[in-house]
Amino acid sequence: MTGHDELRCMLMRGGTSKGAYFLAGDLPADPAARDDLLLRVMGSPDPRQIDGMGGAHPLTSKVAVVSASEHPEADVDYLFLQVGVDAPEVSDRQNCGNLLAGVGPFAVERGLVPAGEAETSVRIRMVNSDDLATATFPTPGGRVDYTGDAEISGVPGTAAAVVIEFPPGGSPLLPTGNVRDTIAGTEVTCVDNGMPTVLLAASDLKITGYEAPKDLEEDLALADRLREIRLTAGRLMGLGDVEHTTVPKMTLLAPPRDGGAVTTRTFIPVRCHTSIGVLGAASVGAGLRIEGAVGHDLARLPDGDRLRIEHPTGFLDIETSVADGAEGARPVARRTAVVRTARKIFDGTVFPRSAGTAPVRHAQGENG
Ligand code: NQM
Repeated sequence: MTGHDELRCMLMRGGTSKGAYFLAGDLPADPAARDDLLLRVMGSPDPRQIDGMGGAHPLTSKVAVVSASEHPEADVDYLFLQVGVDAPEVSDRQNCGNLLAGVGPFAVERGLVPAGEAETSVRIRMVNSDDLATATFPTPGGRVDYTGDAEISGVPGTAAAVVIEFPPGGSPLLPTGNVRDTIAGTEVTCVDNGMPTVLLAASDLKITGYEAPKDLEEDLALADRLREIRLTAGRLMGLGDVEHTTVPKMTLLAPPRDGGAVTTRTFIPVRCHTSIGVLGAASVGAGLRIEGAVGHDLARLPDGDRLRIEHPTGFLDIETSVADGAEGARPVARRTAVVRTARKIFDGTVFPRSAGTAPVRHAQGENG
């Protein structure tokens, strides 16, 4: 498409997030031009995103860019871009396991992957983290069927299950090399099972861990403390200066209240998540299983791989297993799997705000 003054776009709910899905070939190849265009598509920067498709929250200001993959074990490449709401920023420094749920169906809808007669498995390379995932979902008669009886917390009603399997990733599970670190007088565990995450005990921060996200967001002393810990944790985790990035996430842990393994409140990193990210939950799940980690003792860990992570609007069930590393080395993640749902909301043409109407700040990693 020339000029990019209008472009093909599918709006999808992926898990508990919502985002604009594009074929890579429909966007400018140059990352700076692409990011400028996406800010104009989403209506950023503006706290209400009134002039674009964004939903005025980080969880609804997301973009998936999908293309055929050259990776021998993947069908498609998925690049996730977090579009700032009130800041003119587009970041590829984090991955998103929620929009991931829509990538397989979108790939079939756009003809990148042929549909099976009953169900289809799409092998996805997540470009941001260079990890792989396989998503399996129903395609009766060769068409994606979004209807079904799977229910996930944070989404009203039911939809078809998208089962996502993650093979063990390449990054170390404990990026600082330690099971625990002490940062600004607070005990933390820095863990990465798909999403760099800092685990903290809510009680160490003088909160219960059961507060509503809005109340936590209004606690300015808590925000300052989390910011200080996060900046140091980011450096210790090898992420460099994380002032303008959305990773690491900060997850506050408390004992479970509703029959799950643990209760969570997650900062992503300034707004408090209304539920929890998929890969964030995978990191929490793996972290809790490590003896000596923050949260291990306050969690109720059942037998088997499945853990119920409680969050502000319900729970997320995640299957994780962790093994001891060879010869006393640090533990490694063995397997992670999750059930999500996704839905096509509209497919059509989006008309971005005209160019040159706002500045762009690029907060990009090596993929940008
Ligand atoms: O952790 C929010 C979300 C996410 C990311 C965030 C995600 C994940 O809920 O896999 O999905 O942590 O910024 O979509």
